[in-house]
Amino acid sequence: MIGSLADRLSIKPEVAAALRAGGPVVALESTLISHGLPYPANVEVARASEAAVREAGAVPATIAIHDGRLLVGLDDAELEALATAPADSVLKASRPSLSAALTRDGWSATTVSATMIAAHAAGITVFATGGIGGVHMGALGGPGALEPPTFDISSDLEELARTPMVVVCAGPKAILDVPATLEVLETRGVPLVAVGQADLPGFTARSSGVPAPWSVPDVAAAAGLAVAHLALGLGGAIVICVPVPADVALPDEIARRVAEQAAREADAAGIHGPALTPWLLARIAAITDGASVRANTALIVNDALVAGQIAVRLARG
Ligand code: PSU
Ligand code: MN
Repeated sequence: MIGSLADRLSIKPEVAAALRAGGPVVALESTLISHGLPYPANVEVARASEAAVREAGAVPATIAIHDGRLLVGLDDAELEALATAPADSVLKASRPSLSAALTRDGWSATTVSATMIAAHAAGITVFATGGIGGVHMGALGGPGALEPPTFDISSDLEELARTPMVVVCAGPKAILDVPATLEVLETRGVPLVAVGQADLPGFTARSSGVPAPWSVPDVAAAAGLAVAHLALGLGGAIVICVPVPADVALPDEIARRVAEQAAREADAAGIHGPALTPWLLARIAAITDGASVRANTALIVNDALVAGQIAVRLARG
């Protein structure tokens, strides 16, 4: 029997109990585990993110798909199974591939869009990821860009526009055309807020080199804005961008140069579609000799901590 989204949810008892009690819960995505980071960094970051959410006083719910069920909350054996499954056996599930993911056996990992869909269906309002997807370099053509334009724009952006949620990240991924990504979010009515600085955080770099549309001094102010955004009932998400911890950040210029190099190489190698982002992240890890992986893992855990702090403030009302 094909059921609705609600029929497909398997919510872990600890998560269900927290939601029933109106307690703080943070959704965590799983594509960064299966496709974003190498083993064992991927499972270590998954565990450390859950621990960071708990440290803040909230309950973590890592979301993934297994044998036709949308799992909201994974136990440690499930995290390990997802992290060690051969990468090509795990489907990267976004909104457009969600029905396919739910009608096949085995593991699918959820991207930002699919995680938001599942979290929203479960009643979770706060979500942490590493870097949101967006407009890929060369997606829209223009001077110096790839010809012809690829139109590769992440379904993350559409989801952010339609699903009410607080999304904590370290900015759009550095592999993207960040100014174009900001323009799409602006058009689609999604507020992007930098915490503690005027510049938009640049994923593995402290700054993307672009001013943030809005900024707040600290996490408490970010939580206040998030409460207001959700209360207005505008319908879409608010994106809270927290810079990567300074001790592991890639220098801004290097992050940008390496991203451009990797994007050119991907184009030359004919890499397109959902495979592109994982390919770019792996290529940048190689070019930077692992420095990007250290930054990526630290920023993911930091985002989880901040999301936990925001969830606690939201739950207090
Ligand atoms: N953040 C990371 N690593 C990742 C991602 C986010 O630090 O791998 C994932 C998210 O799941 C996001 C996806 O939704 O990358 C974007 O993929 P695409 O560009 O194909 O939409
Ligand atoms: Mn894409």
